[in-house]
Amino acid sequence: MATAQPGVADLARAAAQAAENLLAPPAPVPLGDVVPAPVSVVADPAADFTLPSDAAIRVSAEAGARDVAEHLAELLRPATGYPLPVTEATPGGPAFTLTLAGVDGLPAADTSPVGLPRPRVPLDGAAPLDRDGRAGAGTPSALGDEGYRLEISATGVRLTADTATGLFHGVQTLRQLLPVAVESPSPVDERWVLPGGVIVDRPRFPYRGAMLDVSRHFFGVDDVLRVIDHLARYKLNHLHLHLTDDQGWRIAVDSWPRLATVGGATQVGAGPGGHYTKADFRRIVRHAARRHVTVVPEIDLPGHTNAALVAYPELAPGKVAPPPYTGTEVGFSHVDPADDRTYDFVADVLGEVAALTPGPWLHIGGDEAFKVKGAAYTSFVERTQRIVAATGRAVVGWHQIAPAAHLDGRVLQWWGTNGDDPETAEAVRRGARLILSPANHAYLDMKYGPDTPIGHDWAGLIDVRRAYEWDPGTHLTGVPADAVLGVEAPLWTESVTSLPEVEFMLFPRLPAIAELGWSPRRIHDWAGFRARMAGHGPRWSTAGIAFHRSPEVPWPAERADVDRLDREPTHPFPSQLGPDATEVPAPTAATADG
Ligand code: TNX
Repeated sequence: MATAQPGVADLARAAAQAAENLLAPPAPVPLGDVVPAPVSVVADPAADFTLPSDAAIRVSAEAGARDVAEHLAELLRPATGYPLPVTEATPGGPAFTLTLAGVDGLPAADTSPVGLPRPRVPLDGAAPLDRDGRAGAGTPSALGDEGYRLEISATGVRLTADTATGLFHGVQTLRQLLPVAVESPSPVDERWVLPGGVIVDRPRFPYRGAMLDVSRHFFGVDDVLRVIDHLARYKLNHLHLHLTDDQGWRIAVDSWPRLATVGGATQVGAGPGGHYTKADFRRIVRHAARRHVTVVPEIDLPGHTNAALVAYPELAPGKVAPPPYTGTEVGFSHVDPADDRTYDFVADVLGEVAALTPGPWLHIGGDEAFKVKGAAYTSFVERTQRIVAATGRAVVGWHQIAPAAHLDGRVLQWWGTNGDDPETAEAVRRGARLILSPANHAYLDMKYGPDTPIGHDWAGLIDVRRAYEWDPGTHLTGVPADAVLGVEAPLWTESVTSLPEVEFMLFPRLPAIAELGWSPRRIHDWAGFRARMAGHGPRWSTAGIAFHRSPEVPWPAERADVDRLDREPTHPFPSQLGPDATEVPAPTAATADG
């Protein structure tokens, strides 16, 4: 009996099927591999979702939600090459909901599960969470101002929150759960698999920040925007800009125009410096706001003011202009605290800066004013605090301002190294709150190790573990956890001259500080952190972000071609990094082409 012979088309189909079976789908990123570590992760490996090319983003109609959906689309379109249209869900559905699914996936205004049972996923039990991420009894939604709930099932992704900010943070988690190639600036042939399950998450502290010193070396607007993007990835929500110091005044002030034009004309090493026009600064603020990052501008007073004195000698105690300063000493300059004209200057500058800044904070510095002592210093700070209050902003100052009188909303930024300071504890007892930036853990201008080619070591060497191993909630003697507003990682730039050098000092320590600010203390775990961090190296490489290949992190082996690129001196490495330039990876081929 003759057997039926398969046709050519059947053979081709069978061959294609066999080939597909051989190409096992890539294992998705494990659901818990997120930095900062989420509060609650319940994986469901049977519910992995593969993003189809016809996927759409549907979002509820509240203010800000659509913008988050557009942001997600902008993150995913370059690498996937998918159109990812954004549409608004029909009114009446749940508030602050964003879904990502194929056209046949989630129905419009769906209030039902995404193929998953929809338990109130335990934030370890019930809601809401306390400061330590522990749950207690309470309201049905424990998500708060910044939390989110991310559900991934075989049919799609659903992200819910109580605010647009919560949705935004959820998008950052989603991004980390996609394959590394999502960081590529150009389309990649990839299966865009997401791990199934549910994450429920919210921060431990409301203030999580980084500081960039744009005075010692000036960084242009585009560099700052990129740093803001880096913050947003790790759910940091404040960018403190150190706008003025001895070496340069970096913000235009209409009523005192020479501050920027004369005071901004140089920097450490006598380079040309620069300053932000008001339009530049507004651009920074807008870019930050879209990423749910608040800008905290700092005008450092009464010390660290040589650049202002060069521009306006009337502010100097002897009324004589000093020469511009391009070295790296501190503590030698100050405005004249005994002259009323100084306070006109302070009020004009802080008034204009406040008008440019929608956020609630104005930072007045106050550090290392070694020549303004005792009562002269305290009354200068108190008068300046009142000027800040008149702008409707809350004052932030380095912890040296502690002895000054309390004022509603006052925040001190701790940068000491000993964890024990009675004056700071006393200011907290009088009502001040604290941002923790202990120099021996959180100062990103410290060297990682003795061979780090740039940076300082006056507060010690800060490797990744040292950046990670401390607790903001208990760090300062006599300061209870509920007085701690949060954490900030300052990057001073005496020795940091370019964006790759900035990134080299930020990564991987910035994510360590971010995790201290976001994740509950009970899940703090160095071994887990370094393992989760490892997967970010390839992401940074793919995105063209420089980082320190710390031996403390078990980075996955690089592909041979990428490795070769890293070693070839074809990339314009910052000269200060010298022969150790492999420390700062070159962009991958994809980035170089893009
Ligand atoms: C101390 S920290 C400073 C800065 C320096 C920094 C260098 C602080 C408030 N003042 O002026 O840039 O050390 O690490």
